[in-house]
Amino acid sequence: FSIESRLRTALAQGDLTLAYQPLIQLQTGEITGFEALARWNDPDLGNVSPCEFIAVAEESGLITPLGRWAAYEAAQALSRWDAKFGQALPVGINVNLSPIQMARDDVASMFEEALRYSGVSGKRLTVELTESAIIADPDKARKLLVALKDLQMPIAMDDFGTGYSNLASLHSLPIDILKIDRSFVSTMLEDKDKQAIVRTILSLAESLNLHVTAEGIETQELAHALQSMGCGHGQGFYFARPMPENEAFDYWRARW
Ligand code: G
Ligand code: G
Ligand code: MN
Ligand code: NA
Repeated sequence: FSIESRLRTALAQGDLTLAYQPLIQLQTGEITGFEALARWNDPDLGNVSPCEFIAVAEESGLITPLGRWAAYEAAQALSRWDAKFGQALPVGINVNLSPIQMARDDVASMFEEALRYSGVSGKRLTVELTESAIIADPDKARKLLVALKDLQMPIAMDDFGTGYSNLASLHSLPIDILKIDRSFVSTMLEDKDKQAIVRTILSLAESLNLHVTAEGIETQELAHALQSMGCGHGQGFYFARPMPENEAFDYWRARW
């Protein structure tokens, strides 16, 4: 069987899961949310890398049901956490949106339905999209982002710095958060050029009133350096790896 047909079966049978990686406010150490990352453990193939199966999903059209599943699953996780805690948790979840799905589907309706189904506020579901999604079709991107803002959903630019950002579009589109790509962050202490790029992104974000999350923080030294440079939020193995839904809830509850 091809990976594609296995993925189709896995989706239909509910064999995909979301893992949740904490997003940390660097100044206080507070957990402000989690990024949801798709995981697939196949009985024969073992753990298939998301880079691989997301690419297969994009090529095969399975990205439509996969993206819908991820949106519903993340919204439902929030609702399950709220039920366990007895009230709404002061955290949100970030979901990744494929540029291929964005070009094809009515993604705003998909999120609206997921939010309605789960009864959670759009304020708690952040969409992460990459610069390539905007370059491909700027008019369509604008309409989608405006529709997501109508749902009160925050919007994050993922992998920021690696694409071809039009700085004017950063200013004119309703973007709330820049996620600095880990290729700049992880070696920033040894590589002055990368550190200069990180500083530039931080200063750009400050001027445009955007929040910033630094990705790929693997050491305490890096967390401290970013905090002292004025970076608001961070994510990375130093804080925690992506973890299953119940573990993520326990992780949050032990620290809030
Ligand atoms: O979890 P990991 O860092 O290995 O993820 C690898 C890549 O797969 C990342 O670029 C991430 O954005 C992408 N990815 C993970 N989960 C999802 C998902 O649910 N939807 C989409 N579109 N991409 C995802
Ligand atoms: O492209 P995106 O930003 O969605 O990718 C998220 C990916 O980054 C996930 O696969 C996640 O496992 C990975 N990741 C998260 N934190 C770290 C880190 O500190 N170091 C490394 N190498 N990868 C990380
Ligand atoms: Mn992401
Ligand atoms: Na990234």
